[in-house]
Amino acid sequence: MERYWNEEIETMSREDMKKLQDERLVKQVRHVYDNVKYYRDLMDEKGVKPEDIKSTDDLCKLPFLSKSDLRDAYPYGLLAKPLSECVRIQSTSGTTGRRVVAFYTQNDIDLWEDCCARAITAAGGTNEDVCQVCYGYGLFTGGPGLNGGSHKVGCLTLPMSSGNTERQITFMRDLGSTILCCTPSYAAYIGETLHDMGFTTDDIKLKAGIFGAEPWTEEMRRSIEKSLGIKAYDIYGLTETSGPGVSFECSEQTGMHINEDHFIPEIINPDTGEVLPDGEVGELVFTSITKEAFPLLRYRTRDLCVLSRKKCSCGRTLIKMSKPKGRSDDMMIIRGVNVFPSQIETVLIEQGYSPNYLIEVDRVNNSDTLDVSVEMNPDQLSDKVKDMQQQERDLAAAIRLMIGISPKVHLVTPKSITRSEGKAVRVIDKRKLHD
Ligand code: DLL
Repeated sequence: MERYWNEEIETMSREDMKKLQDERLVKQVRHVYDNVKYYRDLMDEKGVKPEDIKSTDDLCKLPFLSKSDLRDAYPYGLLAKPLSECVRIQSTSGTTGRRVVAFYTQNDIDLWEDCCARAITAAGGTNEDVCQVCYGYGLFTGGPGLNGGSHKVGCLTLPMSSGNTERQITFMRDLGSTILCCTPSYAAYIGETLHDMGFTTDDIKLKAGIFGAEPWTEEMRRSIEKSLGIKAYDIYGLTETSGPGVSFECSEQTGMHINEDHFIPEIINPDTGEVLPDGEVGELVFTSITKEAFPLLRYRTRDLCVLSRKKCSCGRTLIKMSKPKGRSDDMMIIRGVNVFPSQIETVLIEQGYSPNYLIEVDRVNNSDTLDVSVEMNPDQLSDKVKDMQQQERDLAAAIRLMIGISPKVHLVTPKSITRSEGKAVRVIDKRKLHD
């Protein structure tokens, strides 16, 4: 039997949901206009006043916000509540210049954790469960979000954070964990380690996994389900809108239900900004209608996906989004970490290498790999193999320092990387994403 965390909301009629969204949107636009000068200026520039927004039908009149606005307004420019009412920040994994800092009031945290509780309940979680949370804790939203949701549901919560995989398995076995929360790539690694340690799925009690924060394929889902003996559920979210739990999968596993009482989704053409009908692929845009401290209106996620209002067998009436099919900007997500090609370029140039490079990302045995081929300048050539290997290691260490993960660096001879006559192709992402 399907369980809901908030049955009234999750199975609400479409008319009632629209009414709720209309009311909340009107209030939220007034709140933002009155308290966020940055957005007020954008609205004034567009000639839109709060009284022009009477319902969700008027959403398209509002200006968009994008990551560059967040950077311009960093750190406090989009804050809509006095600091005295804010109790927490969370931040993205991006490094200097790209970091997004989001603010929360206590109420924002409650609502966010509630969204995560819905996801855990949809995955079959109850207060009888032991929930092992191996998303990173700290600034990243994964650990704190699922931790809070797990508490709300009443699960016994294991705040493991990521890493130390053998210890993860020891706790999982000793305490009888039944739900696992982590990135899909880490889940795959945990599965592999379990078997390497000589155990099988008979040695653990896991029944479900709640995996997200990075794209993953249906093939990967099946392989994780098999290696851990579980049902694997997708979960989506982003720091800017709170964190995980913006949407979550139910037993049907055909897309993620969006918590529409908090986030109004739109799909737009990323080039023109035009709103697209349900069923078309485009960039996902969210308007948060309940957030107090950091309420972003029409925020462009850059995630490309499709919305569907097809009836779901789980009984939820919340709209569903497909797994994101990719991003419309250049951000790569490698092993769950957000990486921009420009960060790698910065290191190369700082270290005296040419700006001719190629980044190749792949997924081997369910784990992301990152190869960076870099052209040397003629004066960096050496005929000693040992010297070259040392240079490659040094450069890999410098890149790791910048982005937090280790690449394999290949120094190649001058002029060996193809020059481009149009837009340069700097990244080859070989990870195949299927529907
Ligand atoms: O990754 C929040 C999160 C934590 C989601 C734990 C799910 C579980 P950010 O670090 O700000 O926040 O990265 C947000 O990650 O715009 C997507 O591109 C990508 N992403 C998140 N969830 C999924 C998913 C967290 N289920 C960015 N599938 C988003 C594909 C995802 N991509």
